[in-house]
Amino acid sequence: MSDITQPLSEVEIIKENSNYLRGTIIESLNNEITGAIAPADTNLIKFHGSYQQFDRDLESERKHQKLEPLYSFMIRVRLPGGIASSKQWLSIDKLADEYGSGTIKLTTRQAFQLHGIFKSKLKTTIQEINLSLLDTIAACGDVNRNVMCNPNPNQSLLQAEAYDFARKISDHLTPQTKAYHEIWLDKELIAGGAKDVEPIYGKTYLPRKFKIAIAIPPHNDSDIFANDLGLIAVEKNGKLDGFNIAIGGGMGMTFGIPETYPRLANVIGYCSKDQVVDVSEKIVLIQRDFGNRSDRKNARLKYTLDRLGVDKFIQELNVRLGYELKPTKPYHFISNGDTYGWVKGFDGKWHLTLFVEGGRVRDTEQFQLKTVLKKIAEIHDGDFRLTGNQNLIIANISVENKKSVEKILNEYSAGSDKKLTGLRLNSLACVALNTCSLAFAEAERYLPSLIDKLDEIVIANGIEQEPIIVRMTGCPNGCARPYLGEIGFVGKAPGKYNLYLGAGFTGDRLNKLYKENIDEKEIIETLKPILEDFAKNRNKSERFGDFVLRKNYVKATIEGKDFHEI
Ligand code: SRM
Ligand code: SF4
Repeated sequence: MSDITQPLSEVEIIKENSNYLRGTIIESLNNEITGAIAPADTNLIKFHGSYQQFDRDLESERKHQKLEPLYSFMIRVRLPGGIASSKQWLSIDKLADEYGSGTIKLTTRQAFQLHGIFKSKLKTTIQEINLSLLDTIAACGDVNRNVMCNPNPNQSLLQAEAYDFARKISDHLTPQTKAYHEIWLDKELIAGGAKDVEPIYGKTYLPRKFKIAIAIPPHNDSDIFANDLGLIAVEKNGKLDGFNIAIGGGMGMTFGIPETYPRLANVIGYCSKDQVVDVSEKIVLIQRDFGNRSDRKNARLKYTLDRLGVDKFIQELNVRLGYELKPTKPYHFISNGDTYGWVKGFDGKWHLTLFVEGGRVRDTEQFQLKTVLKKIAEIHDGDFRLTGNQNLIIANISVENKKSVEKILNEYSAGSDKKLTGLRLNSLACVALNTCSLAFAEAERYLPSLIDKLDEIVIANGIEQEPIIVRMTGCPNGCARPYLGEIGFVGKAPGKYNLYLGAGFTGDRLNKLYKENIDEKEIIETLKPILEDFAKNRNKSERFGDFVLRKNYVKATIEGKDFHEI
């Protein structure tokens, strides 16, 4: 059990006293004196899918004018497996314009985020999201989050079946409190003094966030090893048979605290598809009961697992299941990125994967992506699929509709990824500034211009087609999974980054610190000779991440606990 000799963290007390996540959110929303909500409610509102933020670009100007920060809210829409209908796309598009910042963020976990929603519009926005048959429950908070799944209907016949399981697991692990419906949807569901029950979570929920992803080999595009629970689909005779189970992945760490580290999940065995919801629940329950509730920096499943040991964890799991996991079945991954462009599906329908830089859907002078997607949604008879790499698949386009979609794309000169380098097409950047309060440095707003400069190097060396995984975050929390970048940048201070090298191309090996706290000039000076060396001296088909290990630029990271060893 979690260490009861240590005092509970403040967030544990807030959860305990919140009456199943109600707190004083209603009073906070009704308080017109401030654009913020009460401090305790800022913790609780996460479980409802929203974060209080403020415009960091305006911070000093507002302070100077003796004004409170310009508070607004981010809303994360839960979208298991990343699939939304055209109607739902249109509704998110409209909400972004009416109440948000006019942009849609496609996240690294296949969800939508809307930014910049003022408190007065928060409830209306959440209501409208629910009207479009989406919701925001448990998109954030100490619960199971959006369950990821390979979204590509063309990559495997198993996709539809695997997606069904993403939904089933997501439904099974959704909090049962009626607080969400009362606060946001004005529903009085607790009649006659009946009490809430949380059969899985209990009233203090989990010690920390919990993340689940499904991958369908050979594609690891949901980066399952970065999840608390990764499920690797296994097929038999063309049908889904079951899942290999991987536990204890996570990216977050804190600078200066070596006891925090990114860690990749361990594959511990196999279960049939009929068992997978049960297995997922029992793993969540072990984390609920054994996770650290005093130190939130040490509370994710990865630390619980390293504290208990993998064998003890499996023992506990088998006891709770009442049966044993079977031995792991063979699996093989070839990539963790997306494949772009048009492809005809198994059933004759068409799918188009578009690169969305930084996952930000917006109109710029050169490129009206938001308008294009809106126009496509107006006629599209298939669906939209968010990938775990912040990209978008316009999926299941009927043969009759393909020409109309192409016409819209051509009209706005979108859809052609030909000029983009392998570096850019494999880049991910977290939100960072100006909305993320934890950012030390830019990421989404900066990476495109850094890649412009790195592009000059790869083009000059004839490796512009080479897919190299580049990931940047504004702080070490790891939201764009930077420790799985063959080149990873992690913000340390404005304009300064730690540079990590050497992750595996399939998301199966963490990278290692190469240079600390460097600015753009030093980044270019550092990477130029390494990329040149790679262009000249790589072995046939050798990946950049493997090359830097072979040439001893960095040592391989074998497991999370070694991450900080240089
Ligand atoms: Fe994240 C916190 C954005 C995926 C690890 N993450 C945040 C917050 C909410 C900042 C905060 O707590 O105030 C960021 C909001 C920024 C903003 O303005 O929108 C934020 N995280 C994101 C997104 C939007 C990044 C993106 O550009 O796509 C991703 C939303 C995913 C989703 O739809 O649910 C996002 N975050 C991730 C991932 C990647 C993943 O899950 O595959 C990770 C690393 C994996 C992991 O969890 O270990 C990640 N986010 C964190 C952490 C560190 C957790 C830890 O264990 O240490 C934090 C900070 C925290 O929890 O204390 C964090
Ligand atoms: Fe914010 Fe850090 Fe996550 Fe980037 S990695 S979104 S800066 S918490």
